[in-house]
Amino acid sequence: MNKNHSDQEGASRRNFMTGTVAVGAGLIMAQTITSDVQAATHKTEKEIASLPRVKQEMVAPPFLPKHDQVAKGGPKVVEVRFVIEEKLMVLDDDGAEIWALTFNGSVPGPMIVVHENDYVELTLVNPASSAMEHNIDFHASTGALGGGGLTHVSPGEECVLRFKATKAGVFVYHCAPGGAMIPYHVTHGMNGAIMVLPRGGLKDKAGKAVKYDRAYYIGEQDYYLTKDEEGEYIKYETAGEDYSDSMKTMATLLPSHIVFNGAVGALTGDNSLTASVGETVLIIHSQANRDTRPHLIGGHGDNVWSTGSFDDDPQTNLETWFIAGGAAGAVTYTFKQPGIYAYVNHNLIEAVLKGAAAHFKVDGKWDNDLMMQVKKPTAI
Ligand SMILES: [Cu+2]
Repeated sequence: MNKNHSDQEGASRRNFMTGTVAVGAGLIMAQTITSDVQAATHKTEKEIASLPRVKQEMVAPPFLPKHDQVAKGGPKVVEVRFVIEEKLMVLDDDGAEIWALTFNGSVPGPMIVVHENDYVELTLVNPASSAMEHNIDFHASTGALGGGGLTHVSPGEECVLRFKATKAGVFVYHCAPGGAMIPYHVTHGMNGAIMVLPRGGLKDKAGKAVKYDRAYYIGEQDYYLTKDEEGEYIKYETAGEDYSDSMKTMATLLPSHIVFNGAVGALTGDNSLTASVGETVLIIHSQANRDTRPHLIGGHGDNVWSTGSFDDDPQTNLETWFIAGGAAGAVTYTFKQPGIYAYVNHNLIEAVLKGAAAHFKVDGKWDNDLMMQVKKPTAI
């Protein structure tokens, strides 16, 4: 009963907001309605304790954990566990490597998937073997620096943070220990994303359900490696040893690498993303530090939530879309032709020379109606 009531309230809030935000008096009323909705979904500690609890098994990107596109039942407490891992990662075959700072060992960290008004209960573990203190700031959460103020864990400590996912959309999370350590940790890979689905699932701009057959998470990462006088990347023995070199290189704002999912080639060749003609693919793209502009070469963005907010209507049929640094965006595309598609950051220098490229391998039947080679290149 309660769940249906709050779902309806959520839907009417969205309609109401869409219709009235341009009018002054309407804006005041909209704010009142919003507070009413918050009051309607507000739960006491006792009520939260009685909610169903589910454990979400984390998987490494580009994959997403098992999830329902449309929520079954009312709000839940979704338990997730992140273990921090400081590890040496090879970025390219030219000697580029980094002591990456990671959540669960991957760059980006794992995608969390919940529904609006679910509670995320994160256990954050910093093993005794770590060199550094870490924490986590969830852009999807409200208060205490996104939880950053409540999650500082030194090596050998763990903590538990619970937050309510009140906003539907895709959002970045990242480590933010304070001061210069914030960009240092973020540019060493310590970031990821959460998807908060509307309880009724995604909708297109006409309000029709958007279902996806596959979903992939692409985390774009800028790295700032330092070279020695001979032009070779400097190697370090332990995590954190590159700190002073990193500070100087980061200050130039000139990344040595801009890659998808941690390293050059992480999503190309044998690691290509796959799909079939006729399948709708949801692609979530995050960039915790720097603006980017994804583009699917030979395809489009059918529905694009460029800002990441699922409460806003998606834009349609885009060639390239913008994702602001510190944000995630989502797009659906239904593949219509087989072949290899490059999915790139369409600053093509960043894609080709810095590494920001992935491949989709799509099987199926070619459609001559959409395109055909009428004449092969032949001598004139
Ligand atoms: Cu950190």
